[in-house]
Amino acid sequence: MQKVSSSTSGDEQFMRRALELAAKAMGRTNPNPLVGCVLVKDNQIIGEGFHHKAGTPHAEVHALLAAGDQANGATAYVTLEPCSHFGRTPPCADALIHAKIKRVVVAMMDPNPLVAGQGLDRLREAGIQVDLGLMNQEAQRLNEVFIKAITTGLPFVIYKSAMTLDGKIATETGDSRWISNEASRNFAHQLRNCCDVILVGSETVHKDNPALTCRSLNGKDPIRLIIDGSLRINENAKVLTSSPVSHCIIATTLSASKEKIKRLDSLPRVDVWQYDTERYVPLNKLMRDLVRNGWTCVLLEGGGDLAGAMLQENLVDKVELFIAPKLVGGNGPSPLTGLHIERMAEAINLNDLSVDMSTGDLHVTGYIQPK
Ligand code: AOF
Ligand code: ZN
Repeated sequence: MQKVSSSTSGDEQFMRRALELAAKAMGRTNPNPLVGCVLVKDNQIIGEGFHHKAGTPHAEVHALLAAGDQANGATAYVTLEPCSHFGRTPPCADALIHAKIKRVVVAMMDPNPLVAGQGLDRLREAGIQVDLGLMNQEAQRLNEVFIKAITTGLPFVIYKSAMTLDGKIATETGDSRWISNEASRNFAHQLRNCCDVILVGSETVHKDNPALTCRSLNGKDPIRLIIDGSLRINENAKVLTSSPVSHCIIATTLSASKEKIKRLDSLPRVDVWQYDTERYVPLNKLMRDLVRNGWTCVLLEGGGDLAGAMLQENLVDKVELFIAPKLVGGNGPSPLTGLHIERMAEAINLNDLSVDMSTGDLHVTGYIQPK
């Protein structure tokens, strides 16, 4: 196995490897976290593993299996506190104790109330040295989706949009193909691949008739969620008739026609969720229903009314904006028509900005600063 030179930053190297392993399952473990584990003895990796999918063995189990008897006396580097509960799998803390691990280095505590420090306690009680907090920020960032969902019951929502440098999502005549370049659009498909749900409003379905599938290599199609308060969706819309494996959910209200609900509900892989409100779908409630179904990461793709309403209701966590170096002027639409902030002092602010220009478009990523 891999030999790593001894140095004071040895711990960090192994934890970095554990984080790297965890990230391999990006978008595949929800509603579970991304977890990586590296077992080290005499400065040499003797086993490693990561959590692949909810319901399957945890990272520690894979690593212990790879190490076999060599685990006796080894140090474990785990990106998340080993679990202490019987869920779909038995507690990893017990597995580490049983394998006679000597020291456990943990990047972050498990925010799952079923664990929340109890895994660490159990290890310490068994006489194992536990060091908590190495690369904590990286681990928290990696598991931003899990942390949001398990602590709030709401999904992690990423708002993605593309616009021109003068803030337009189409020209005056409504032409919008294409704003961002091909590399940016490929990245957007990668985002779809990592999310559970892709969310749009009925206006977007009406105007663009998108398929909302993931067209990246080995990609998975997210659940397609359409917010359509009056159920005006065209029954020939591509989201209903094209046949990816994923479901299409239409969230509607009491304003919807009963007959149309019945017809749509009877289509293969189409479900209508009717809320007992008039005209407007209760967004917070809908988001909570997604988490109840195990869908914890949502990609919000528009249109402007829905995206604005989601922002206004504090339901958006992260923004991925692609800004093309193009100017079109005039009265073309802007991306957030549904957001109405009257005073600049009350604007929604973004934190932790990063900007990438490698594709030729400006790709801005930021986190919504909580109010
Ligand atoms: C770990 N290592 O690799 C993962 C952990 O339903 P279960 O049994 O898979 O339990 C899921 C919970 O276990 C999850 O919410 C989180 O608290 C923890 N996930 N823990 O020690 C892992 N995936
Ligand atoms: Zn576990």
